[in-house]
Amino acid sequence: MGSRKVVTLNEFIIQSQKGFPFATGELSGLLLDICLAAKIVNREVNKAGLVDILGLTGDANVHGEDVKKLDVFAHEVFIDALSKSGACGGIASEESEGFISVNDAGKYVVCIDPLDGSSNIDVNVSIGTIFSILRRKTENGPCEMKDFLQKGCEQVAAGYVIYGSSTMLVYTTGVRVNGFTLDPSIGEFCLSHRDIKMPKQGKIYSINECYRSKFPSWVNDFVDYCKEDDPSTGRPFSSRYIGSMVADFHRNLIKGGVFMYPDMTTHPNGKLRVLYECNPMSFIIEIAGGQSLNHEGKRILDIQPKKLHQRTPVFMGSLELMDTMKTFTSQMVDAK
Ligand code: AHM
Ligand code: MG
Repeated sequence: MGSRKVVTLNEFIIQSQKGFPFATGELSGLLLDICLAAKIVNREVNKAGLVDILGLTGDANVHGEDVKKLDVFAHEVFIDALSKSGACGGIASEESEGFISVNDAGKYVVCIDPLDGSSNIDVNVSIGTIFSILRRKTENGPCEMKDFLQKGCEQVAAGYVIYGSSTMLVYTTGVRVNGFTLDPSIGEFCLSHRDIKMPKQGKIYSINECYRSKFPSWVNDFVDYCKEDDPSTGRPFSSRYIGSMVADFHRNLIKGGVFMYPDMTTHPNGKLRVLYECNPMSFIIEIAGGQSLNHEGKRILDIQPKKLHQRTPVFMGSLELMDTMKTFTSQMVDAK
């Protein structure tokens, strides 16, 4: 067998930086800090099932240490790593009401959902971390709100970590999407999915159908279309919904499909957050060749956020499947 060179995430980031002669290395450093924090969170996620043996969350464990809820733990790990990163000026986390200013000289700000998929944390189902990196608008001094309230199309990098049967980190700096799988034996993320392209057609639809009575009727019509028998178009499609956005998104990115979290009569803005969930995933899916729109057919990446925790309905998926979906609503046609 010929020897195969394993490319670690660290090597890949440093190598990619060489393609930009004026790069200062700050963004690379920031990505590496996120990668380190992800490994620490991964270690704890893997031990989550032992909580009952070692102590319930909120209790002291056998060592007399407080056992933190995993999402709080993940938040603290990322804040700690990003605070120490000279490149990061401030952080907006889904776990914290306001933003946190950490380094007056930092060039970038990070929006992060430290542990997404809260309903799956305690039941050994895949969960994830989602991050978005923006160049800050203000120069020096503490960060201001305008540093964070930027359109998704301004992102300089975005990615996610999926803590699943394997742990993977997928990220883009706007040119290609690459995926790295954690090899636990050496503790390194290794390049496993180079230049990910989303299939143009997809045969998977992901939506929480229990909200059917609250969805707009066109959404239900499209879901019914996905279920119809029509061998010429490969229907019925498969319904897959884990309830962890990272896991649902990752599967659809690789296999092709559409993920929907629509507006509902009870929640006109849906559930998912623009800055922490929708923007980074939309950046990735567009670079991989897919589409991501809101309920009015506007690109998610063109939404001007007005507040940190703003939500938006979201529809993201394979190029041609999204085109088919758009034919079910006049709202999405020709929207700009
Ligand atoms: P969270 O931030 O509380 O974890 O909520 C986000 C999650 C997403 O990962 C997932 O797509 C969605 O909530 C599932 O919500 P629902 O249970 O309403 O379908
Ligand atoms: Mg979340």
